[in-house]
Amino acid sequence: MKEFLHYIDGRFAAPATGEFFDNPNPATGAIHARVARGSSADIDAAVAAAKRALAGPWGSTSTRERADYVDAIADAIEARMDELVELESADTGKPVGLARSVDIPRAVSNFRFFAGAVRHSENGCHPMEGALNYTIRRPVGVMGLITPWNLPLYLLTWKVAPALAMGNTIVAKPSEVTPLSAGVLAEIIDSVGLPPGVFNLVHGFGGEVGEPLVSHQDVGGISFTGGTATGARVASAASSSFKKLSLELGGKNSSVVFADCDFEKTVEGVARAGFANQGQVCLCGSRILVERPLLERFTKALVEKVSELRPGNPADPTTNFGSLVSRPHQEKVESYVALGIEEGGEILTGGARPALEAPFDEGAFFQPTVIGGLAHDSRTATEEIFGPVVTIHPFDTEAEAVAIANEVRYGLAGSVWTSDLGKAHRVSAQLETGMVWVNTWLLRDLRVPFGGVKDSGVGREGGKYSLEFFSESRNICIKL
Ligand code: TXE
Repeated sequence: MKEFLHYIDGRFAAPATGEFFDNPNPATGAIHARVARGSSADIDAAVAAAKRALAGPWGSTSTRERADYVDAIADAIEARMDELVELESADTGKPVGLARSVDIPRAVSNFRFFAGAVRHSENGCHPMEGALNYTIRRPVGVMGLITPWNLPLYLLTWKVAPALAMGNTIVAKPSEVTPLSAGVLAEIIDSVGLPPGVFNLVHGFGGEVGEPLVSHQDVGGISFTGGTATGARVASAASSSFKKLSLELGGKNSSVVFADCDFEKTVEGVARAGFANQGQVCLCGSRILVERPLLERFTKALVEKVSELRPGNPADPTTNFGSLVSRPHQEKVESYVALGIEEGGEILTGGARPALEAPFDEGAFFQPTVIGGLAHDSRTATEEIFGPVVTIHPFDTEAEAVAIANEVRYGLAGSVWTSDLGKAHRVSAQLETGMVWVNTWLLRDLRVPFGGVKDSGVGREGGKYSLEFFSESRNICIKL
């Protein structure tokens, strides 16, 4: 059984406590790895190594040299694609087809994109009477990157790439639920010869290593993706030392379907938005709002489309629906379905654990579930479930649709489905979210601002937004 160690100061290291924790494959419950259980001592060693690296040759590398390293990491990930696809699927329960089409290719794209972004980034220059102002961008310093379990390598590399491109050094803390692909990323970074201490990886639990990382005096900034409740704890722990902070948190996103939409494409798009990655994406459209005249026809078609998703062996390339990330998460999702019934909802499809043959009978599987008849402001319809459960609700007017979509505490994303261009612009302009898709979902250009408002977080990632977050600007004014 493979042991996943920390990666500190250019070496793979056992945890200071000597303790490890078991890592199960969520689809079978079988333990397939042991992982270093980090502590604050490991965080201290990692931050010290990162600080030393900043003061060493890395601190004076050119943009070109850094971009070349970032490109080399992309090449090395590509070279280990098959291994990473299987590992990510085994660690998360997602189908290998999804890991191969989305997660790992996106990890490569993240590095390629930011290598290009930093090569072509420009700094400001402001000539004035008798003087010249020019702006330079310096690295923030040691950056703490804390990431969740739903898209482990995709979201970790989304932070590592720009942080390296802008010359920072890193202490990364992946989710203890899905740590394996981060371990391979450390091997890849080690193989491309990044100077020791530039990238460090400390495994472990939020309270035991996440917290010491966030509160560490020598850490200049934190980029966090995860739940809203945890994000609040991270924000308060980081506040005393005025760290730069980026928080990508939870969501409870609406798909707003108007009667004039392209029916077939909308059924397809809304089903994908609701159930991609078993509904474990912060951008998932889990609240489906349908203009009343279309409700009955749309609901019937959606239920039929969702019924095509069959929970099965994630390692089988033909599987289109995997297991959830863990048994505890399966129980959380199950509890929300029970709440939905309590609140007066009707299960239109799914609603229970599927009956699967061994060894998957012990897996964290849950049927894709559609609940109708719920009040749009019920707990089930307004709290983040983060699993394969959507609720469907009618509306009568555009204004009512916007009001229902905006009533939740989150503000991450939304989608609007209509053939009326004016309506698309009007509704998109009124949704209180960081992102809106019209007649599509999760179509991504890495240059655009990515992030949310309200309880979905603070700050934006992507393109120049990431380059700015992972650097400090300095204006220099020269008397002519
Ligand atoms: O996130 P957590 P989890 C939501 C979703 C999910 C909930 C919890 O609702 O059910 O968050 O998921 C580390 N100080 N999203 O458990 O707990 C932790 O070890 C510092 C939405 O994954 O927030 C992990 O590495 N760090 C999200 C990371 O924080 C701490 C995607 C995220 O853990 C910490 C995933 C602490 N006190 C879940 N406590 C999205 N927006 O995409 C934990 N951590």
